[in-house]
Amino acid sequence: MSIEYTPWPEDLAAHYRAQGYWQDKPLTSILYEQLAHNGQGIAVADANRQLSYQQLDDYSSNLAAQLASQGLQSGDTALVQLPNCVEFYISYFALLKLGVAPVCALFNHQRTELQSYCEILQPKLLIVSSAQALFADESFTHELYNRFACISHIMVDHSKGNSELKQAYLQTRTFNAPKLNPEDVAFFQLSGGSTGTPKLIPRTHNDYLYSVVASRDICQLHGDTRYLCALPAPHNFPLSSPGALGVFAAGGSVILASDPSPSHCFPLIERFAITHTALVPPALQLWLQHAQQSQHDLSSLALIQVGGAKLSRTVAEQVRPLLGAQLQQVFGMAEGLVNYTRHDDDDELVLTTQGRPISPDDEIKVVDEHGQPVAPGEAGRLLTRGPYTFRGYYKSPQHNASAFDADGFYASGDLVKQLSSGHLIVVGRDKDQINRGGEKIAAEEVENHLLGHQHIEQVAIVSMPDATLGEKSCAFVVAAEKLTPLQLRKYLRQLGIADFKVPDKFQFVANLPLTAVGKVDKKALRATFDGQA
Ligand code: AMP
Ligand code: DBH
Repeated sequence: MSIEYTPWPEDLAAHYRAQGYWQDKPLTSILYEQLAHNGQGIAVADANRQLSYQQLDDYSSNLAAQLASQGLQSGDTALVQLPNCVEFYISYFALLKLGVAPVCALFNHQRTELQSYCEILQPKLLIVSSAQALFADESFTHELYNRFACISHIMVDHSKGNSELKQAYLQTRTFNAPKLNPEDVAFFQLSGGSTGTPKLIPRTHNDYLYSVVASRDICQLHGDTRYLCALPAPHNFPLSSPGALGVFAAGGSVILASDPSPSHCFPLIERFAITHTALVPPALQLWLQHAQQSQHDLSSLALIQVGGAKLSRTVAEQVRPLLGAQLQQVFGMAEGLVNYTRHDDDDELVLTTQGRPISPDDEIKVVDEHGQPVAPGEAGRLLTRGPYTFRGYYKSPQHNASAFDADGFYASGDLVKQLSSGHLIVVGRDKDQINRGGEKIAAEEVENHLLGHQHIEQVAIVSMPDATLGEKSCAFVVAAEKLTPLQLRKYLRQLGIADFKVPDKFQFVANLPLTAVGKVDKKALRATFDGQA
């Protein structure tokens, strides 16, 4: 049975095939294609362990065979939550091989996020880690089994010592691989979101493989690429732009860091002679601050990709002098479209734009509030469709009705300008989201949690400028009783939401400003921070 998703119209699908974007191969071909000539090459390593391509293939097949014997089969779904560790890729490929589509939660997601994903996806299997406090004992696992009848198995990994997961992948088994349909959903990507409930993005083998292989080529990865994965492994950027999958497709090596701090990453750069990495702007700023007094040899670095949030020109200008590497700006989204500055772009483009699309068939419209194209070079709303941009969120017909235009273009919620070269400059946003240094917060989601508090009458969450993170979040609260920020932080933590979503600031007000049509005037609220940061 296949997992449902909104397909591309037939004429476009035929065009994407004719152009060679869709190769009708499964995403697992990335791994298989290395085995013949590069089986002994190092696919992935962390500070303590390394796996060759052959091992990554064997281990993922062992795990897939074990899961098959437990009744998992093509068309099922799974929820994975692991830190940056080799088991993440073993699990990811095992599930893909079986035709089981996982959603890979971020490691800092908490109870509420995981429950929402279970609610939407109804997974049969969870693969999680006891390094996450939620799974340090069995109480949350029991709660999940009780609440979700769909769950037949929860596999808990331990970062140290043995675990059921390690036993499963280390034990040699014969795996009878099912035939995968490349048109099927391979896995679900997470949306940064702008609505009350999290949204899942179905990604098919064909569309994702194209984005990975084309990204590998644009970024000129090769067999000697050593890529440091310091952002959360499941995120679209370090997974596919070109990310770990792009590195595997090139036969290079992925080295995992548990976080992007210089103290953690610089020794790894020296030890593994790292050539490529991907950072969000706040992490880059830390690297720049620490590079000069660092004792570590960073001279192997050839390319530093920066994306996830807007990079300022002043910071961009410091990359080559202080880190000795080429900068590449990356503007992407888990929904599809990814833009890169190119190796042969002049400095001005690299320093001031967020790149141009991967594909000649990425279609871009920049429109005004009535959906009419703006004059070339003017700012407007970004709409896009193409060979790897999705056509609908999973089981969200209502939201999909407004997230796409009549021609199937996805409205990303970004305000951009497009240069005649095709390069995009991100100038703002018209979605109800805060971009906290690359971590996206859907305002409505957190507002809904706060509205559940018995003493809160109204709430609006907006971004406020921040020198380090670009943006932080501020909740304007109308309360019936006196409340303190501490009480509300505690309240949200007890509900179990990811820490980065807890507002950085609470401002108690008598009422919220309204627009002419009676909606909360978030623009006016944001304007209270003008001139700050
Ligand atoms: P997500 O929905 O979590 O995949 O986040 C995608 C969003 O991140 C985009 O729609 C942009 O708003 C933002 N974004 C990603 N890369 C950049 C960038 N280089 N500059 C500015 N914004 C970015
Ligand atoms: O922020 C993002 O979601 C993002 C950034 C860079 C992304 O999805 C990507 C590259 O693929």
